[in-house]
Amino acid sequence: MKRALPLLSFGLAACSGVQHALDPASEESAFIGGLSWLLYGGATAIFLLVMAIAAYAVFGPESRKRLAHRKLIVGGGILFPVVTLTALMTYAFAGAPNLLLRGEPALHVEVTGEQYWWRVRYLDENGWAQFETANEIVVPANRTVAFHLRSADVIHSFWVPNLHGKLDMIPGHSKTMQVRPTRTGVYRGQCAEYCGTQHAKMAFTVEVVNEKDFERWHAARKATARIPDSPLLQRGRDVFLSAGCGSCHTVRGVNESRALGPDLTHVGSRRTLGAGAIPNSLGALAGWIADSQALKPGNRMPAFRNLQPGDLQAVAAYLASLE
Ligand code: HEC
Ligand SMILES: [Cu+2]
Repeated sequence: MKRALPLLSFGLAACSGVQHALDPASEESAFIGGLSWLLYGGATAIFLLVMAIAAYAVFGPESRKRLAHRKLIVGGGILFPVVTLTALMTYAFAGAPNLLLRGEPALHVEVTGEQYWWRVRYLDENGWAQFETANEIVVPANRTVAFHLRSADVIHSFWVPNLHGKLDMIPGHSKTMQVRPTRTGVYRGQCAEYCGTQHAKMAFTVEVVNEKDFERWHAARKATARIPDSPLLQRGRDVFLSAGCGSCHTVRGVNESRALGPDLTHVGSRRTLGAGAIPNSLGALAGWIADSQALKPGNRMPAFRNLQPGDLQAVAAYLASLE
């Protein structure tokens, strides 16, 4: 028994987590999870039954071994699969509307897959962007959220197992995934379609929070960037503009860019840098800027190895201050 305990707890632990299809945090994934358990349960029961019959045929008493009569073959080989598979299919089809669009979403979020990060735009009721951010999505619990999925380059796939199944992001198309989160928490998503060298380091999070926290977060994200209030931070902003960062990155209130890279208006408050590649900190920011190619080889940001140490420090401190 003592030996079985760790095994058991391992088994149970394997059924929960921040990136787990069988630990549902939304109505949609609850349906998918239920369907999966039904399939696993049914498959296990049928497997055990077939094995029992096989064992009986091999080891049973000689006189009763003759299982090969017509009834068993017609019943077990034709009728049973037809009935069970039809029932399963009916159940799955009947439940499918749970996964489709229903009702008017309370929130529209456009997510664009880029090599190798996620551009996130919160839209107003007319479909205009209210603000842009990257790699970290925050949504309110118990509200229907529509994710409008696009791609800027190649095919990516949007996948947050705790919230829903996968949906490919296809260049030139927009697809909508509707999710109604039911449990607060931080859930991990991952690109699920090979999209290039750094496909594996193309992660993101969806944080489900209560309504009040969402309103607060939304208002804070909409605001333009914090104004530097010390010589170091002012120097950092100047370096940001003079070193050319501003040609790819927007810091709202400071510059508008061609937006080849993530919006950095509130980058200081992100958990990670480089779409989940490294945890965010002052040191990590400096390391990323100086040589993002060493941390995430092949990503679309050039390394800035020749920045003066003082300039590097200043620009990293400036970005860290942008909460
Ligand atoms: C040629 C365009 C380009 C230039 C110039 C550029 N970047 Fe980037 N930057 C990117 C791209 C693309 C990414 C996303 C990389 C990824 O995650 O795959 C990125 C990511 C970042 C990130 C991580 C953001 C996040 O949320 O993950 C920071 C911080 C950053 N850049 C700062 C800078 C600074 C500071 C400079 C100037 C010294 C700069 N960048 C210059 C394209 C650029
Ligand atoms: Cu991808």
